[in-house]
Amino acid sequence: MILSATTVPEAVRDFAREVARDLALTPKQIQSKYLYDALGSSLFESICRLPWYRITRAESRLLARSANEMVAPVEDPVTLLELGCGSGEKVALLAEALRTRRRRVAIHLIDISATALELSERTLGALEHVSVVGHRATYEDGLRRAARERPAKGGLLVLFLGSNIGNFDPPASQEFLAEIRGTLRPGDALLLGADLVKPVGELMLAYDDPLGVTAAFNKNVLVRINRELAANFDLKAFEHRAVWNPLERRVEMHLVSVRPQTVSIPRAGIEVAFDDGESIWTESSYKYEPAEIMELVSEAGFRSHAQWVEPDARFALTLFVVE
Ligand code: AVI
Repeated sequence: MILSATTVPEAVRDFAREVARDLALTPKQIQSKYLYDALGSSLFESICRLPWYRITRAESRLLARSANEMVAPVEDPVTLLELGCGSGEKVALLAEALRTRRRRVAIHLIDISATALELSERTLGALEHVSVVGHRATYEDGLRRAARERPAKGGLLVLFLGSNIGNFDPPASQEFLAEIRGTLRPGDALLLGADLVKPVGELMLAYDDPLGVTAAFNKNVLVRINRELAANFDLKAFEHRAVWNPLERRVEMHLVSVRPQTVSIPRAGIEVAFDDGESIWTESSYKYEPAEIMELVSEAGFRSHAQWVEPDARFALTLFVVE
């Protein structure tokens, strides 16, 4: 079952308003959440399979190896809640670990992408001991709805995986972690996946891959603006660029104009002029040190319980509990 938070015209109105606002900033920006329409979500799924993008496989290895320990502190009946559900394969590993407890597991999936929700529901549909509710909503709205619908008894384990936290800037991640904490009760837990700082060469291959899949993922946001907001972006006139920002410890994705040009976006009511070489900043992907993850989340009112680090790809899963 997929419950939709907003009607389509309302979503397009928000998109138009935010595109107009963010393209008027210096530097020009488009929020990374808009990368995930149906094609964007499929391209992201493909990125996760690329040999150079190792986050998904590293995280799945950690989950497959230690799922039992990760669910151990949470009391039955367990509710799992995944923020940004991807394909559902990771939450399935934790649901499998709970099968031995012979209790039903409720799973809430929260994603703004209908494609991601459908894919996850299909993956989880194969498990007999789980019931699944998909919320097509922002993280914040979905969290609040799932918290209202959870049973009075038992623990809730929130999964925020895949280093999705890395797409928030530090103040926004603090705010969001505090928001998660605000919806939880003592005994609940948070499992956080975060990508670690690693050599720049590895990061560049992950975010500017030789097959050009990440470039297509990034440029697709212009395809989406052309379709949904009747714009006339010339895709050949923008290039994908990934940049490591060492001061902020983040990989930035940009779309760089290859010539001076003006683009019109009628449904956002704007015309936008680009200089040669001017960029639109479309995403930040922060990278962390293991101890920094503990600090970041502890500041939001959680207690760290355990951390698992994948040493090759340099990726960490950290479990926090609410006291
Ligand atoms: C979804 N998110 C954690 C990905 C990341 O690594 O920041 C999105 C992505 N962007 C480019 N490649 C993958």
